[in-house]
Amino acid sequence: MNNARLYAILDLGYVAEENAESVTASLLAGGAGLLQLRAKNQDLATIERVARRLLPLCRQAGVPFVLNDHAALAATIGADGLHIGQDDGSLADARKIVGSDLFIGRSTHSLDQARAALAEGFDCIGFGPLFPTPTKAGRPSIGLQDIVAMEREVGSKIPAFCIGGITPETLPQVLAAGARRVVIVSALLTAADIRAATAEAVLALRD
Ligand code: TZP
Ligand code: MG
Repeated sequence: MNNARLYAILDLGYVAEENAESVTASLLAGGAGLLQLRAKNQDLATIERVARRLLPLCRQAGVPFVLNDHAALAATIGADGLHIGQDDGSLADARKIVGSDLFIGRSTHSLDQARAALAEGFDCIGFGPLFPTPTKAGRPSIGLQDIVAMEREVGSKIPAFCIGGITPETLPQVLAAGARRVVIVSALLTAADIRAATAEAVLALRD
């Protein structure tokens, strides 16, 4: 786990498989500090194929590669990290599958869940969605009011990434509310110039 401020996600809901490498290269060139592959309605063979193509790009950039959801596949391909949601079982069960080499992150949707993820021993968390987002449609947004407490109690101990509806327009409010690290998905993946949009976000996240 590194000290990244911007965590990018290559989400196959936004990016066609044939563009996955070029988009990832742009996210990395723009300075994303962590890269996750998220592929919600894809078969395992597709996810493995894409993951095996993205992994060397991340290695070359010195950026950890994280796989969403699929613990066994994360271990098989040699990912650096695994990310799991609230409904994806315990940290202990995921550890049994991936071993001790990978870091494991957890999605959290409230201050209590963030505290619980820290207590359970997760290596990092996502915290949100702060705003309604088409990337996770139907998930109620949690707003900005708990970011300060989350950063104080959790983000001071493990990397904590605010997520959900973060765009160039909303990022200033998110930072003003106390966030230090963010995940940005659609605003980067749908940008006209992905590398430039990523670099601008990295700049805005600097101290
Ligand atoms: N978890 C909480 S919100 C979210 C996930 C995966 C989606 C964030 O995507 P976007 O496009 O940056 O709002
Ligand atoms: Mg999941």
